[in-house]
Formats: sequence, C-alpha cells, structure tokens
Amino acid sequence: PRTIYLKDYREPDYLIDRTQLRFELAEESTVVDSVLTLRRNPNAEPGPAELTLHGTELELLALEIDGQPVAQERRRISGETLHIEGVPDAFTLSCRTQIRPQENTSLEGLYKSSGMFCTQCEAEGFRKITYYLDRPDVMSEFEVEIVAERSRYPVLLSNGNLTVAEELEDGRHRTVWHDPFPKPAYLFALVAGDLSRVSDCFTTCSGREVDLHIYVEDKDLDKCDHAMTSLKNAMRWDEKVYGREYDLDIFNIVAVDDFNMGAMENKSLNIFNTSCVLAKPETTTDLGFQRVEGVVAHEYFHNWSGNRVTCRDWFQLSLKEGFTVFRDAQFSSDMGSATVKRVEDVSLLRTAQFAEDAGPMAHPIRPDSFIEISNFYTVTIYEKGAEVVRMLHTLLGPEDFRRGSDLYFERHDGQAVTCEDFVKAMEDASGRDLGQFRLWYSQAGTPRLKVAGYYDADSETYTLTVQQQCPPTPGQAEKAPMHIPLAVALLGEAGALRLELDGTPADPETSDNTQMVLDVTESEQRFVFNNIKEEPVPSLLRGFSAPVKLDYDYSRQQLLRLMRSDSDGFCRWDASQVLGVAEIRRAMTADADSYQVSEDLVDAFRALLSDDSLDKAMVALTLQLPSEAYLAEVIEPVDVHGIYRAREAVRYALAESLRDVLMACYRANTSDEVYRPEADQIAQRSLKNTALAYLMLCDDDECQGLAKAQFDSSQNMTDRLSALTALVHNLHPYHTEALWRFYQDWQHEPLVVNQWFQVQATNRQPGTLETVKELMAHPAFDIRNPNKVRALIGAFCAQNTVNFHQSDGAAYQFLADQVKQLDRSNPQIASRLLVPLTKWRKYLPGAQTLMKDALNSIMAVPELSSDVFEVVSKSLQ
Ligand code: BAL
Ligand code: ZN
Repeated sequence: PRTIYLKDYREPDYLIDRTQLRFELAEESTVVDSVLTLRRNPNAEPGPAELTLHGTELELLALEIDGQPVAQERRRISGETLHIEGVPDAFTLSCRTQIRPQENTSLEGLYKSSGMFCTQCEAEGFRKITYYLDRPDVMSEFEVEIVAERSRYPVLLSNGNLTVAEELEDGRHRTVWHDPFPKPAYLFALVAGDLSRVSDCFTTCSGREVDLHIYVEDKDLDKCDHAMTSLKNAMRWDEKVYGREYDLDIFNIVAVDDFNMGAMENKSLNIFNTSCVLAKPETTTDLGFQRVEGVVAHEYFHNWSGNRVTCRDWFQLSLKEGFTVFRDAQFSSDMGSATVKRVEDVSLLRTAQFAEDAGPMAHPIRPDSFIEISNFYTVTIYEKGAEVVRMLHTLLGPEDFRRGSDLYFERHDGQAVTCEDFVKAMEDASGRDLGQFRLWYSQAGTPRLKVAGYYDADSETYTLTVQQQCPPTPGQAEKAPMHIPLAVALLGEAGALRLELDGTPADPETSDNTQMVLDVTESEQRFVFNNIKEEPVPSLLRGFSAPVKLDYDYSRQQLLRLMRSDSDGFCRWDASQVLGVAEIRRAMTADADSYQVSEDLVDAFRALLSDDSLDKAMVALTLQLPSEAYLAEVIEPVDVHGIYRAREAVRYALAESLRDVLMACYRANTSDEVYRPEADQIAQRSLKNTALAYLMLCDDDECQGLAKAQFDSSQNMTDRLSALTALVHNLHPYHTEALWRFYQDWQHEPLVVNQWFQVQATNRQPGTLETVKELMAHPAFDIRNPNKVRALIGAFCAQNTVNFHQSDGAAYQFLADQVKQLDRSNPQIASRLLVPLTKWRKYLPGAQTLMKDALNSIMAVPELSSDVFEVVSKSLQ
C-alpha cells in the first residue's frame, strides 16, 4: 500500500459542474448510469489532456464522451483508477457501471442492510458506485434518479428536493432528486427500502417551513420521538448560537442496522446507525438517550461545518470534525449539565486520545500522511480537534470567536478549504496573533505542563512557574513550545482571590475577577500575581482549558480542599481523581491483608453523599474511582492485574466503610416518577446506580437483595441494565436467570441484545473469553453487523482489561483471529478492532511479547487490506 502525503496535494485537473445519476436497483445487481459535465480546472497545473477517475469493484459497461464511445486504446483501468486520454477542455462523460450491493460487506459505497439499499460514501466510498473524481475538493450539483420495484422499495430517497415521483410499468417506480447545493461525492446518499416514517416540521428564523422525516423500520416507529426533539432543538440552537439557518425545505434521517460509523451527514439525507437514533425508555439507557441527542445534533451541525463549507482534502478532516464536535459539545452542555458533559469529554480524551498520542498511530490533528484515510477517523481528529477549537474559543472569548466563525462561513461558503483558512478567519476577526497556536495543527503528542507555586509573604506575591514539554512521536522527534491557554484561580481561606498579574487585573469577563487565562508560550515561564495576602491553593487548568497533562505537587490537604470548595466543577472532580489514583497506587504496594482505605478519602466521599445541595450526576462521577483505562495512562508500565486488584480493594473498602450512607443514598434516589431523559432524573439514576454498584460489594442480605429487586421491578432500561450488570459482574446467584429473562424479554430488539452481549463481554470474572467465544455462536450474533462486533468482541478486548490481558495471551490471539477474519469482509471494522493490541509497548515485558506475536500473526496474512496493514505495520515499527 502507498503512503499519501499532504505536501503532494495538487488541485484537480478537471472539475465536475453537474452530476446526473440513474440507479436501477435490482436483486442481482444494480446498474448505475452517470452523466458528468466536466471542464478543465483553470487553476490546474498544465498537463496532458488526460482524465483520471477513481473507481473500484466496478464493472464498466459503457463509456462515452459527448455521445461517442471511448475507444479501448484511449482508456485504461489500473488499480483503483480509470484513465482516459485525449479529452477535450469541456465535455460530457457518460458512463454505465454495474455493481453488486448485495455482496458488498464492507458497508462502503452502495450496500444492502436488512433488505434496504443504503450508502456510505465518506471518505472514499463513492468510487464503489461509479467512476468519479472522488475527492472532497470536486464539488458538483447532483440530480439523482432512482428506479426500483415498488413493493420491495416503496421509499426511494436521495439528497436535496424531490422533483419527480411516478409509477412505471411492471411494478416499478421512480423518483428524481435535485440538490441545488454543489457538494463533494462523499456527501452523496441514496436509500431505497420498505420504511415507515415519523414527520414533523420546523420553522426557521426567517420563517421558512422545513419538513422533517425520520425513516425507520415499522417496528421502530415508537423510538423516534427523542431524535426528532433533538433535531428541532439542534436547529433552533444553531440559529441562536451560530446564526446558522437550515437551507432546504426537507431534512431526512434514515436509520440503518448495519453501519460502520455512528451516523453520516449526507446533505439533507443523514443516514444513522440505529444505535444513534432510536430511543425509548424501555429499551434505551440514559447514556443512549444522550448519545442520540448528541449525534443527531452533530450530524445536523455538519450542514454548515462540513457541507456548506467542506474540506479541501482528507488531511483537513479535523476542520469539519473537530469544529463540529466542539459545536455538539456546546449544544449538549446547554441541554444538560455542562460540568458533567465536560468531565465525560475530558475522561474520553485523557484515556483514549492520550493513549493514541502516546502510541504508534500518533498523529497531529492535521496529519502529514496516511495510507488509509479510514484509519484517521480517530479520537485525535475528533476529540483533540474539538479541544483545539475550544482553546480558540477560550483565547478569543465568545464574542470574537463568534465573529471568527461568522467570517469563516461567509468567506468560504460553497468552498472546500483547509484548517489554515479556519484559523485565519479567527485571526482576522479577532486581531489576535495565532502564529504559534497553529502548532496544535501540526505537532502530535500530549504536552506535559509542570507547574510549581511559590508564595512570598513579604512581597505579597504568588509566583507560578510553568514548564512545558511534549514527548517525541513517530516522525516528530523535536517539538517546539506550544501556545497553551492555562486557566487559573487562586483559592484563599474564604474563597477565590482577586487576581492581578504583574499589575494587570483578571479577565473582566469573569465578573468577580478571580479567574485568568495565562498564555503559556515558552518552555519555561513565570507568572507573578501581586497583592496576594495569604498563601493560596492554585486551581489549575480550570475547565480543562487545554489538552495537556498537568503536574503539580499538591498535598493531600490541598486536594481535599479543591475537591470540597473549588468553584470550578472540573477541578473539583479532577482533585478527586488525583486522590483516587494515589489511593490505588497505595493499595497496589500494600499487601492484601494490611491495606486500609484512607480515612480522609472516606470522609470526603461521605460528605459528598450527605450533601443534598450538590449536582447528583457530579457526585456519581466523583464517587466512581479513576477508570482502569485512566490508571493505565498514569501508572506505567501497566500492570493490568495489579491495577485491577488494587482498584477492587479500594472499592470494597469504600463500600464497607460507607455502606449505610450508600444505602440511604440508594433509597433516597429511588423514585417511581415516569421516566424522562432529562438532566435531573438522569443525575438521580446515575447516583442511585453508582450506589448500587458499591452496595453489591457488601455481603449482607439487604445489599444483595437490591439488584434482584431492581432488576425485577424496573420500568426503564437504565435501571434494568444497571441491575443486570450488578448481578452478572458479581456472580450473584440470580445472575444466570436474570440473563436468561433479559434475553427472553428483549430478543426481538437488536439494540437491547447488543447490551446483553456487552454486559457479558465486560464481566471481569475469570472465564469470560470462553463466554465470548460461546456467544459468537449464539443465533443473535452476526459478525457482519458492526454493532454486534463492537458489543461483544470490541467491548471484551477494549474494556475488559483483566481478561483481555490474561497471562497466557489467549485473548490476544483471539483478537488477532477475529481481525484476520473480519479483514476479508469489513476492513474498517477489522482495523478499529485491533487497536488494543497496538498499545503493546505500555505493558509488562511478558505481555509485550505475546501481543507482538499476535500482531505478527496478522502481518503474516497475505493481501491484508490497506486499513489493517497500516495499523499493524506502524504498530510493529
Ligand atoms: N463524517 C462522518 C461521521 C461524522 O463524524 O459525523
Ligand atoms: Zn462528524
């Protein structure tokens, strides 16, 4: 496989002004007719009159230029391209291809899922449909005709507006769709199936009526309300916060069972994985409801950040994804608890993204090269990309940021642009010099900030010394200092102190002048605060103001004080995490019999549980000890089993010490209110179920009876699944029956069955690998369905660390075998699945060898996909 470099980018030689497509969908194969109106790109470098189109797995039936067949000697198919020589400067290319969607298991291009035809074209799936300039900087107006048998496919959809719908002879019908907005091929979509729909409408800020439809299988009609409400909320929010109005008269969402991603933002025809659109209380957890809201909003927001303004090339992927994730995070914060959302996002970043930054696939948010772009839909591009946009928001402030985004949309509407264009718009609108800030786009790796504080009572000054350093990453040995916004406050006995930095008062936007954003730009820098009358406790990296690792040598007392009284919710939670890590480290070194949990930690948790004034969701998050994934980031080399045992020891000790207050909390938060997926109730359930997980560690009948009673009585999936998890993961005597009953109740709901798989796959008890293997033979499992693969194999390998890292290496080999098998049918999913193996360098020497053996066994397979080849080969370098 070939490496593609950003530095080799060249404008396309030809442009496509108009794309006319005609699909004749049939049971054996589909015939695609395309008529492309092409002209030479006036900005292209001079070159031969030769057109090179992308195309793969296509059977070429006919090819004409301006109505004349193209002779064999003028055309050549090689690899993934079709070359045509001697083309005019402006011409019409007509092409007929035949494809076989029924046999397409990669779920890229046009394929079939549960009897319906659907598409996934990002990033490079369109070339599996017809020969085309399949690159995002070629934007074209599309007209699409779909012909199919009416009885099997009564619904025929594509992008834009419906212009024709008519019956044909012999039971077929046709629709024609016209999308007036030029778009790259990756935003093309087609759906044909027997679908039902839920409809609503939205009046935009300028008074236009937009028809909204969610298309699903008939049995899922009762699971669309939440997505529809989320869509309308997102449309209103984007008008209010970003001034972005929707631009067509119709917006369609279609739910598909077999889908590689969460969803796809095709212009006016979003296609969703069922897991990200369907929700009802009986089948969907609170987390599921929140995910639906977030993903619906994310895809909708792409209409501007991605579709109206798109990416010039795939190296710029974070231009649309980072910005859109930032936008959807702002939206979710506004819809629910902002601190909870921030903590959840930071947790994901500090586990998955920091791990990626420290591993063999580390890349900047704008990569310099790739072999397979599908491998770059990563937490770095998405989540770190969003953090970079967030830092711009912090540095510029909300007003200038909005001016910048307005300028960006105005300047580049209808264009395919770069990350540089985005930063330039922010720079021009705000007048801020973002020269050094641009390094965030080109440097990979997680910077580490070492901060020290010094109080001088005589001069009444407090000095923060900040050092930054970024470790080497593949291909980038040396790093220049970055521009890091470091939000700080100084806590005194009576609260946060007024800040004055070298004579400059704090940001006037914070009404009490107690928070400042320090511009950290050098390898080492000192910040002197004046008029500080008492020795403060510094509150650092408030709101997680930059995606960095922070070292500050806090005392226990200081951490407990931050946890108790910092006005920044993120910092309060983070202090609890630091204390949790310290406790688990201590338990790792203590011998099993002598370990006793720290009294001050117990007291702090007791205080949290007893304080009714706190946000219950935050209490729940704080009570949950640092995850195994996070511990694996901060305790290296990673002793998986030592970490697990120590974490369990702390959990048991906390449960025992806090049993009564946990029980009171559980009871107080048990409610028989009608389910609402709203912040107050979600918080209450989260706290109750966190208490339940602890109480199940206590050996008395009252505690042990809770999960069974909750499982038997609960009316919503959040409570039922929490109870099932508690029963199964603690091998409660009722767990086998509970699993059986759960399956009996929900076997007709694939998304619930996936949760049933996941509960079993994440069971830390010994023997889970065998269970997973048995479940792969279960009639409900289907290796061709990505959601099932993720729920069973993915969850086991990525989340069940103790069992994945069982000492004989059997689970590594199991994963390698699954990757090899999946690579033949769905390379994108195969490549994603193997990520846990790529982290081999972090583990103890014995594990390293066995993990490498598994990777080598994949590498030995002839004809690996470029997806798997790239990840495995880079991991072994
Ligand atoms: N563009 C791929 C799916 C998403 O990020 O919205
Ligand atoms: Zn996206």
